[in-house]
Amino acid sequence: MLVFSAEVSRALAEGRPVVALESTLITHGFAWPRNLQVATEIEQTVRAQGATPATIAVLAGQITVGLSRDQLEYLATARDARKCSVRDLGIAAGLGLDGSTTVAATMFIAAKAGLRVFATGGIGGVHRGHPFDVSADLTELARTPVTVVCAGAKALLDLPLTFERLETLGVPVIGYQTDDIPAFYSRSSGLRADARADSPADVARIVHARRDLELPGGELVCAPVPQADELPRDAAEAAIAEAQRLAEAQGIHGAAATPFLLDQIAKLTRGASVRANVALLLNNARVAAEIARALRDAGLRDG
Ligand code: PSU
Ligand code: MN
Repeated sequence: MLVFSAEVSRALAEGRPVVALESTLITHGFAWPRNLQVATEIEQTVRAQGATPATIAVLAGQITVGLSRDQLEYLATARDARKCSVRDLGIAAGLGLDGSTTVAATMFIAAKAGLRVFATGGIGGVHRGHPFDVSADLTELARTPVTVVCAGAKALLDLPLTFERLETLGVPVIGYQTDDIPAFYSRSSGLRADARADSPADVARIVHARRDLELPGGELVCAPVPQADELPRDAAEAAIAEAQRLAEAQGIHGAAATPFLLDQIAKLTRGASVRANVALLLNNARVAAEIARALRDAGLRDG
């Protein structure tokens, strides 16, 4: 059912730390050729921290864990790759389609593949002005035991409602070296995280306690964008509001909304949003690799 790259199979067989990576940022988050460059840099960052990257995607219906350079490039240039959330996985696999995986779909596959840590940019959540449009990322976090490292939820979302929903779903939100939940482009949303973890070992302790209790679902580890690349909160909010106004005016919604909005925000901030996005992705990849190592080390001590 799942196809593993040789590199990922070997790492799993040898009990080495592996970090799952999503692929929607390749097909819908960045434009060619930036998308391939960013995906490659994320993988290199994971490797530099002594872990193995496992980018997950659907290639001609095959759910693939760990992509080769050629496969990454294929996906980065594919014109009709479907953005697959959980509901789409069976459709893409059954009909032999190409697809990228969202946070929800990547978590589902990661858990099936035996991967415990996953790095992304921002999770989906509750949309501003459309509180019934709720990403399946939230329900997957509630049921699948994978630790997701992000910079908060996508800045375009309603952050207070998104984190209220996560509370209802029993998903702990851990600030990584911060007391606050980050706001993607900016270091703080003004919302408090449920706990602060200052080291990968702190995160590993929380994850182990949760697995011991057999609590369902995963953990959200939120690492703020590095200071040097942060967009000030006011500037980010102004660009988001203006982009949202343009989307409403042009009647753009649904799956097309995020790519449109990200593009507008990039124009309005003259590329600063893209720089912040890349910086936070690389930072999350590094933190996820460190957590994967800490979980492996703790596992070795237990066993
Ligand atoms: N964050 C971004 N851009 C994105 C996404 C997140 O800055 O494109 C993707 C992630 O893959 C996330 C998905 O899982 O959007 C959520 O989409 P939806 O709201 O359709 O569930
Ligand atoms: Mn959505």
